[in-house]
Amino acid sequence: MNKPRIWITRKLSDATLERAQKDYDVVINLEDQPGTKEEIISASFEFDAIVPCHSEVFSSDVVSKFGPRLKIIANHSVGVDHCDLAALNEKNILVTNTPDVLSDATAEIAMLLMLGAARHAVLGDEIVRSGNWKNWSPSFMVGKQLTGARIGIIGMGRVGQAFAKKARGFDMDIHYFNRTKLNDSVSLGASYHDNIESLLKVSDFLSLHCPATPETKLLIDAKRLNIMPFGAILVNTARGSLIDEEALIDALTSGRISGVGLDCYQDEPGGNPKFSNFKNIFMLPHIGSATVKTRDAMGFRALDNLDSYFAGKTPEDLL
Ligand code: 8YV
Repeated sequence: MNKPRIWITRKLSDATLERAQKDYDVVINLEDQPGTKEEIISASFEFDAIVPCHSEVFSSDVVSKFGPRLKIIANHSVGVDHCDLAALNEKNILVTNTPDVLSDATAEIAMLLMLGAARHAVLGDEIVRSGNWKNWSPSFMVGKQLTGARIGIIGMGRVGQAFAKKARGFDMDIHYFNRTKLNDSVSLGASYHDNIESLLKVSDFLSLHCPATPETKLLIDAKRLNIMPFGAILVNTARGSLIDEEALIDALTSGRISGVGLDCYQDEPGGNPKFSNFKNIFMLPHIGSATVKTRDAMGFRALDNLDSYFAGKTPEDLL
């Protein structure tokens, strides 16, 4: 029997590509550029499955032009906001993601961003690196301490919980908003808020861990930023669409927000050029899950989903 034909849209980890090539008839985009609309449409005629990243967009206009061959999209990502699930469902194309395996790596990046924003990492690095560190003073670059501070978490799913665990290690006072209250055995003493406004009022630090959906678009807007404690720190490792970036710039200018850590932006790749004017924004280029261990685990999880599908079983991470 012929092996199923798979398109891997980006340069995934070596271990992932090796395994995929052993088990499938694989075409890999080793140029590693995001798949264009035209490439995605033509792949639907030539391949049984696609393994994309969040960089390939399966919008309804693209999916409506799909050919009959494509059966499954096994995403190499937990987020699926790049996939129009309703349009894909209408075409009977299955969609899977890679939950669990990236929670710790993403939570680690959130901790890095939170610490970096709280302790002036950008400015400090620049002063030393540029040779402009001429003086030291006890009132120099004084930041905010995590220990004992209140951290608000929006979205207490797998990544939110992994982040809470790490924040607990820093002795932070943990508060969260989630659509449903977690069991006490899972929330481990974190205080539940049944609405976002109540959470924001106590968030000296705030970290976003919810998916990008129509409901969460611009979740953090001017009104909500203004009810946070003065001088709060905001961290986003989820999706750029959650934050109104103009409102964030206003909040930084007024001092309402005193530091920001971002791994994602409204426009990616690239980010928001206006953010570069603020030394109190610590920025990374969407690398939350970028560790060797996690990239291998994500690739393997995507392939596990394909293996199940082609063995006639229901993939574990079927959406
Ligand atoms: C990855 C992510 O950068 O999983 C997600 O939703 O945003 C990140 O882990 C990316 O999607 C990898 O393909």
